[in-house]
Amino acid sequence: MVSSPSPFAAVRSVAGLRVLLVDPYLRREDPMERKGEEQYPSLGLLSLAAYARQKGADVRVVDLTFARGLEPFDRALRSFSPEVVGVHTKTLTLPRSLAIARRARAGGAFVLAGGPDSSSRPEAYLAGDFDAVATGEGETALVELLGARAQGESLFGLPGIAFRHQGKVVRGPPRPFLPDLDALPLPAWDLIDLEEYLSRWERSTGSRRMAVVTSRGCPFDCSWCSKPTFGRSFRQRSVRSVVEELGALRELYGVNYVRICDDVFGIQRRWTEEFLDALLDRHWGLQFECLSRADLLRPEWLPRLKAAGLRRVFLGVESGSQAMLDLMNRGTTLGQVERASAALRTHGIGQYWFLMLGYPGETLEDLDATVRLFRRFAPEEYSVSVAVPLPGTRLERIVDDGSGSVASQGRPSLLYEGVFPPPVYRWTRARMRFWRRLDPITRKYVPVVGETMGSATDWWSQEIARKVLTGGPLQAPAPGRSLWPSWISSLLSGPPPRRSR
Ligand code: B12
Ligand code: SF4
Repeated sequence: MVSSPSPFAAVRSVAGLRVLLVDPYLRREDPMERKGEEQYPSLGLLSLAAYARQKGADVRVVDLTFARGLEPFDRALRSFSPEVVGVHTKTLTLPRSLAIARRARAGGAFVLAGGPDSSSRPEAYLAGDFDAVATGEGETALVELLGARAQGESLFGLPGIAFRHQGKVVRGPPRPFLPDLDALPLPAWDLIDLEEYLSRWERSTGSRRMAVVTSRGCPFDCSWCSKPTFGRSFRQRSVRSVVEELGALRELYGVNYVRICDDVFGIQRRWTEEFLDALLDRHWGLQFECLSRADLLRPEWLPRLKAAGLRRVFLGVESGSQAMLDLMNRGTTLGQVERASAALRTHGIGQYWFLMLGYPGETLEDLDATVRLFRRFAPEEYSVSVAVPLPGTRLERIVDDGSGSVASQGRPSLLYEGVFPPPVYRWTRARMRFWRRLDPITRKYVPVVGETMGSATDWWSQEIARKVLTGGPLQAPAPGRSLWPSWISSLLSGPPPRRSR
């Protein structure tokens, strides 16, 4: 029995152990991503691979992102005969993860899950063919588990490991976070077909794009956010180590555009300034994009961010109603959103808004407020989602009616029905699409026309459309007849929105 496992003992014993790490995400089966080309490999899996390899394991990675099915995994299972198979999990990919575990176990491997979804509900994985789940940060958990396996020891007491014992789920104590992210090796890019990602990006945008993380975790507490791996902790890598990674990507793979995949970029003021200085000093001509919050985007930073290569900011605007932002525990104000958005526009930095509809408690007035905010700033890009109750989140507890939410049933779609009938959300999205298309014309040539049309469509929406859509006092049109002209109908039946974070 391993009561207090020594990482050192584990490290010595993993040499030569055959480990296959799998990303079960299949792009062609993701209803949200199929339309976009926003694809990056899992940095978590690449970090695990690099760490386990550094400790002596023989590591391979199967990345199914561009595959048509499970064949690449089956081939690796036959040719490599892994002793341990580790699967990266997201809610969306639960069914495929379970199928992979079935095949891996039939092939004689020990099967381990890790990542956001299995961290928040290990039972769902242990009920299938998974032997264990690593909850939370994975590098040391994986290597210690490999060590225990190699020595034939049991998993009792291993921090961050859950497994089934005599029909019950047994969990080790929580695993402390790595104190120093700089101690991790660079991601094992060589173990996947990175060129496949880069050349797709090059074809669609002209730049070779890759993702990096400069920090782990986020100290904020938005109520829909799933943070099962890093919780509310926050650790920042040093500027030196991030710049080393960017330099290696540039030299080895010709990467010239980077997506900073931190939960939130720019949390530490001094770090951000040092990072910008380092980028400006190097004159690499590297461009980048990041996700930030309106309360952190200091307008005075923007000229330097632009000069250092910032091209686009993903902004979690979420709602145009302060009451909704407060209910979501978002911690931002509409004033901050307005200031950040206006400043980004002034400095010519692209903005991609995330908007969320259908959060419990949202009224039709709140939806209108969101459309009005959208109309004022008309971001170049945006995505609208209906609130998704991910497992383990406060939102899931709010919407759970006892039968389990859509997300926790592991269906391939993450959409939750929302408060109003779906046509209300389709109508709201259609209004945004309409304003987005009209914006270049009204902003440039005839602002007064934009204002008048804005008021007219507000009236139409409030007085007629929403009464019909919510089954209010007005009568719905007879079958086969439409209440609105055909161009509005076509907007209403447009494709589902994308959401990628
Ligand atoms: C960057 C990012 C993306 C990028 C890249 C995704 C990718 N290929 O992984 C893009 C924009 C493409 C993206 C898309 C999507 N994303 Co995303 N994304 C993130 C983000 C912001 C950072 C992920 C990251 O790199 N973290 C840093 C690494 C080091 O951490 P990690 O991946 O968690 O890995 C560590 C541990 O989890 C663990 N671990 C992970 N796997 C394994 C496996 C084993 C065997 C073991 C032992 C351990 C282990 O060890 C790792 C190292 O410590 C996270 C938020 C977050 N903080 O995690 C959301 C997040 C992972 N995404 C999420 C979602 C929902 C999606 C989409 C499904 C959105 C959609 N289409 O609807 C898609 C799925 C696409 C895909 N390829 O998987 C959710 C997942 C929630 C859930 N429960 O499933 C998250 C948590 C955001 C959120 N808070 O809601 N995403
Ligand atoms: S939504 Fe973003 S800011 Fe809010 S808690 Fe999650 S990662 Fe942090």
